[in-house]
Amino acid sequence: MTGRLICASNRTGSTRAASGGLAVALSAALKERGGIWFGWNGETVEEGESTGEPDVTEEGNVRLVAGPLTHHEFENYYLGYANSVLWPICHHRLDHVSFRRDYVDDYRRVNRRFAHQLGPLVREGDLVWVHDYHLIPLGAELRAQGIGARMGFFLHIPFPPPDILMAMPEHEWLIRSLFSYDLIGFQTNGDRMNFLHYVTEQAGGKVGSGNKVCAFGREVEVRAFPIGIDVEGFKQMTQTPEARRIIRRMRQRNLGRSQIIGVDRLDYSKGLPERYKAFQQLLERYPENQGRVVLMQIAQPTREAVDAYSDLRQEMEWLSGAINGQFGDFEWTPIRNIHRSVGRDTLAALFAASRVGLVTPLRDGMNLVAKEYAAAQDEEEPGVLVLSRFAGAAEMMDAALLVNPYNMEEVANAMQRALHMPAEERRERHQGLMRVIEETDVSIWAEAFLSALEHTPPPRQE
Ligand code: GDG
Repeated sequence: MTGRLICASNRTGSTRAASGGLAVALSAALKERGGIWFGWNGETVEEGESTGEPDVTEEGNVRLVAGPLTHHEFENYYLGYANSVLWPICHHRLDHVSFRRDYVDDYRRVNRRFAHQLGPLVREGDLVWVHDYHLIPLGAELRAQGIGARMGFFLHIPFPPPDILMAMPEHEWLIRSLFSYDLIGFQTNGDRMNFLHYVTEQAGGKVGSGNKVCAFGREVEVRAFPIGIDVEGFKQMTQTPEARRIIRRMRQRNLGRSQIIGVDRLDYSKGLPERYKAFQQLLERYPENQGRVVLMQIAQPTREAVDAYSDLRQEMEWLSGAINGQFGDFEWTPIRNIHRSVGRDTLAALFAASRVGLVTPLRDGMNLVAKEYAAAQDEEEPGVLVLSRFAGAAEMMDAALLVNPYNMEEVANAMQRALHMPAEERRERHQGLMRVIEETDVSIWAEAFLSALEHTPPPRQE
């Protein structure tokens, strides 16, 4: 094992109270190697106020280095370029893109500022691991400061086909900046292929042996590393006395009805209105489910300052109201629409108590909820996962009922099949899903990425 691990992600966490797959994985890798976790602390300061030097907190052998954004940076870098350009482009949603010169300028400026804060902390022999679309140019900015450490980048969201990417005025600059890294990781082979198509067809690049790709005068290794969850940790969450109590209470409250569960950030990529319409079709096409099935949808609001997100919330409320009005009665409310965050242990219990896990994004990098739902199931009496073909998770989790989320009739049929599936088939499918999620456990994912990064050739100075 070589030097320390330096992680950079848009938001930092704590190694002491890590919750959520990624934070847990990064904490474990950081504690094992010692290192730095760098990023935004989630706070904003007034214009004119200096963002100053980031705060430094020591947690054992890990140093957390995190500072605020100004309001302007929050608007243009975070809500603007990251979430109103890159997010919709990568999720194939050109209808939600808002190109503005000042967005990209500020995205670049914030990445440069981050590089100036992080660069002096990097030592020779360290491994630098940059996460996600907010920080694509961070590697190039660090190289510009003469940082010679090995650097890897992992994209958590999908990489779009060239035709969509090329709608961005600055696509070439963005992809060129990825070539400052030594290793680029994508969620799926499909994402990796989209990247290779762009590089070979649009940038005159060449694909060599051993996952190496040459373009823009540099060579980089490009591989798929499907992210996973902390399988054992999640399973254990369903076994605590509190979780068992929640599961019991929920079963009593549902009075023998089958529960279908959806858990998503309230985001247009997650296919939520389409999901409600598919549920409506389930009740129309298979009326025996009326009074017998409940859809519980937890949709935690995010990025509400972006119009597309607030519009979505209204649409969801309208749709659930209409469906509940159409079918509900004194004793039965078909859809429970919960627009707030719930605790992780409650979530695990909700998954365990639900007969069907409904994960139907229109496009998703991986989708960890699919893996969490499978991990929470009782192996003797498991529920059934209905999974969108357009989630990265579908590339390996083919033991789920795979559906086209745009085809509501197909999703309704899959729900019906899931609700009536014999126990033997449920167990067989569940075993298939468990094999995949164990093979891609988040600790395996982090180790695979870091080991590949350690084995890349030493970077040459630019
Ligand atoms: C991005 C990519 C990729 C959700 N609601 C609550 C809550 N959650 C947790 C889930 C899950 C996580 O948040 C969501 O992860 P996903 O993978 O489903 O989706 P994104 O947030 O879009 O994540 C995605 C991921 O990065 C990792 O690479 O898989 O494709 O888009 O863990 O359980 N957690 C709590 N309360 C909630 O209300 N506690």
